[in-house]
Amino acid sequence: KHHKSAIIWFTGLSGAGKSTISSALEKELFSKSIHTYRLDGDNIRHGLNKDLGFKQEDRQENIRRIGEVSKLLVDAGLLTLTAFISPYRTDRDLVRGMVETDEMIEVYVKASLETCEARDPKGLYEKARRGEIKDFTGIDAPYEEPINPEIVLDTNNIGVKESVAIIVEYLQSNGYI
Ligand code: GGZ
Repeated sequence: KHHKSAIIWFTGLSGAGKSTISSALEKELFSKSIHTYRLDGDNIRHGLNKDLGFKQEDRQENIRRIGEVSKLLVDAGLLTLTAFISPYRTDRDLVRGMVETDEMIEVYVKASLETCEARDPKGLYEKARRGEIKDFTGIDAPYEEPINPEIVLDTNNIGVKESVAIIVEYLQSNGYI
């Protein structure tokens, strides 16, 4: 089915819901016969970017490479979903600059640190609090909120289904799908 290609760039704290929502969105788009590709820690940080850690310059290089790969996928005609914390505004803006204006849809998956820390599905916040993980986003490394994201999902108050519906509605009303 014909659609306009773009990067749907999820950003937010660990545990905010980026992976869950992007997976659910991918499923929903697949059911509409829309061709997507999703980049996340499993296929990027364990492969292409396995030489990178979590210092600021490593995160910067992580996001830069993800941006370049996303650009290729957009050129290939895919709706590309990326799920990375991407905590630095300048790094996200660098990606924005790699593609056409309407080819970057920034989705801020917004949950309070308290919420993310309470969820703590992998126990990483607890480890970070104990000092066993250094440079953990939200604890001893910064998260810079997007200033003008195309979409904000307040996942303290809305669930996965509603989040997906908001993105699908955005894609439809802006002529992507
Ligand atoms: C943040 C970390 C860290 C540190 C390991 N800080 O919840 P998760 O586990 O599954 O997702 C997090 C993931 C973040 O990688 P990204 O590539 O998205 O980060 S960035 O965009 O900032 O480059 C978390 C895990 O890796 N993790 N150490 N110190 N998250």
